[in-house]
Amino acid sequence: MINSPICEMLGIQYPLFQGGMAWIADGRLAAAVSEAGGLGIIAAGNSRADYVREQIHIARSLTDKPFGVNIMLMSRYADDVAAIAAEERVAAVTTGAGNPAGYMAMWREAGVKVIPVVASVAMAKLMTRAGASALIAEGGESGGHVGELTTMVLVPLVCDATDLPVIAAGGIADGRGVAAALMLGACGVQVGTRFLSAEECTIHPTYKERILKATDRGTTVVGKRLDHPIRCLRNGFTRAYSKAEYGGAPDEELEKMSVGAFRGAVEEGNWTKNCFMSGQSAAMVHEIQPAAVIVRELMEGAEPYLKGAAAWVK
Ligand code: TUI
Repeated sequence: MINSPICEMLGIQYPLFQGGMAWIADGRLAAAVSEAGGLGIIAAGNSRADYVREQIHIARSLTDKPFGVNIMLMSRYADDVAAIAAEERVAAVTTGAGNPAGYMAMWREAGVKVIPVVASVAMAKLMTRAGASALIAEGGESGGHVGELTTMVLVPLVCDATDLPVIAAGGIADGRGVAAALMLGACGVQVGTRFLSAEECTIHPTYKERILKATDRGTTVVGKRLDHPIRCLRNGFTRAYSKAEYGGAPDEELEKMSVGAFRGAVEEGNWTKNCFMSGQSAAMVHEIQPAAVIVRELMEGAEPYLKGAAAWVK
């Protein structure tokens, strides 16, 4: 069984985090992943703090195992959600899309492990100095808000830049990806897109269907011009948005186009109008399965690759 220092730090069986997918990762999905031995994560996204508290209570009613909360730092509710994570003493907080340094003392005093997502070496160094417990190095293969560097390059660079445990994210959807992440120096993985096909994931059926249908070039990045690059499934929305983005449309028009498009994908599943955030690994997602089966396939699936790697050494 694969085990690493992050398991002991968090009291989990497998070094596998479920990504904190905005509007998607709720208390039920997080509890299912935690029950299966990974670290389930409730995404605060742009939600109000009372929603997050409710999801924490739902997760607690479904599992005694540790779980985390992801705080999207661009949210106008980030301050309130940060306070609730401390008050509720969740096992860990992960953060995305910004610098969480201002909250870190509060979380640490509450005994909450602080695990920021970093997309650059500079951010990894900054977060190490600020007192993070571990780092998630997220490559641009990921879905949603992405950085420029690939997982293959970012993970070893972050491992060289910090003494903290590093969790690899971006493009990992099966045992081969888990094995590769460990080879790059990570001591665990974070997986988002693969969990979109979990039975416990309550996104619109069209969203799941489109993830299952996605092929290698099925995702694209929009929003670079406004400095909010988002990876999502290539569809009518991304074609219209890209045309506006590269055709010189004013900023306000771009902002208007994306209002409600992310939440709409999850709740209404309008394939032509909504924006379906997804990682490149959607092409590797083939069936709807219970979260526990996904966790087991990822972790047990890595073992033959890790054991077999020695055969290449003569
Ligand atoms: O946060 C993510 N992925 C996300 S957040 C999200 S919600 C959203 N919805 C609509 C529009 C925009 C966002 C969807 N997907 N991943 C973690 C991540 N963090 N990737 C990159 C970063 C990051 C970027 C800059 C982390 C730190 C950072 O530093 C900024 C600074 O202040 O130096």
